[in-house]
Amino acid sequence: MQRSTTITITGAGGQIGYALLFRIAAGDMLGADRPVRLRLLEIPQGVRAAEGAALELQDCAFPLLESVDVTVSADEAFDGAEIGMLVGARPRGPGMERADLLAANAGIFGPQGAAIAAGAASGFRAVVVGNPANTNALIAASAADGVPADRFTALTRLDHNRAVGQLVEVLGVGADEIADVIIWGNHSATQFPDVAHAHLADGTTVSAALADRLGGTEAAIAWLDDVFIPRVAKRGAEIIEVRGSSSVASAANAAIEHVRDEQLGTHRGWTSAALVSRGEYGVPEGIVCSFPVVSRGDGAGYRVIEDLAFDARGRALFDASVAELVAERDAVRALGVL
Ligand code: NAX
Repeated sequence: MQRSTTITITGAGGQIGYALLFRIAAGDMLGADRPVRLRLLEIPQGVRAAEGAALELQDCAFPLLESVDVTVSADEAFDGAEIGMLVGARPRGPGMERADLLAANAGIFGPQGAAIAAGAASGFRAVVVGNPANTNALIAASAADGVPADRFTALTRLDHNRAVGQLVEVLGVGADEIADVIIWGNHSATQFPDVAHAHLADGTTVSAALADRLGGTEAAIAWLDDVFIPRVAKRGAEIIEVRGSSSVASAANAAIEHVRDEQLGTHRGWTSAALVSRGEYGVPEGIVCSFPVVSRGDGAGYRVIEDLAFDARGRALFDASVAELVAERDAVRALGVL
């Protein structure tokens, strides 16, 4: 057995929290030989739900679960934390403008960033799930004085997995046969799901496989533009329409895979995650943007794959999503938060 890891989950009494906790405690995230201590952070309205989940965790008698603590104090929750999964956020209410939404979330992610700076372990890393995830990560990173900004990432792995899922359906191959899909930009409807570098296990490019399946290059391009990109980018809304509730188990699964690959390493090719830009691909520094990333699993976290080529159409789509991220950052700045 390895030493135990302290994981703080915010919004743990919510839907995604409930889908996350049991899988983490069962060893799905960090492996079957790494015990975990869970810290569940909630607001007073959500604390009973988190306490109930803690009782159920006890009833599972997971061998890897060393402890579960429920708290409404961010300082307590992040004290000594090594991994943060920042799920709890303020949803957009009826008639709420973007500035109100960003202000409400700044009131959550700012203090959490400060609590991380005050007490988290030196190797701490966080993934932000709560929306608007990219900008919430930016707010937390800026508030975490003294913590390197690259410790904060935002989740676009769900978008990445959604893109792979669409290709699986059309190409009739297994998910593990598809590599090097990319989600560029914001976790929002402006994101750019890109298959230009994607390929199958036998080396065939996804573009060639699509042309083969769909009856030529033009048909493949039309499918990418008219079906694939909008469907992946708006999948969240489709799930709400069909299911009557937002994505939960798939979001929890993606968050687990994001942390697992960051901590233990990516294997075949790259994945997608939103990282604080250091100017890669001309993205303004400091913006939290989704890129193709790899991790060696050595504690250094994700690293952006650089120097991939775009065609003009792809570059325009990516630029539009980056422009949205810049506008979100500027709106937060205007509130005096950054
Ligand atoms: P729920 O409303 O079920 O749960 C959110 C929980 O967060 C609630 O229990 C609430 O009490 C708690 N909370 C609110 N403010 C808090 C604070 N300051 N500290 C601690 N806890 C707090 O939402 P759920 O379905 O679990 O979704 C959570 C977030 O994930 C939402 O913001 C949602 O938009 C976002 N998503 C992000 C995705 C992504 O890929 N990045 C996909 C799925 C999901 O839409």
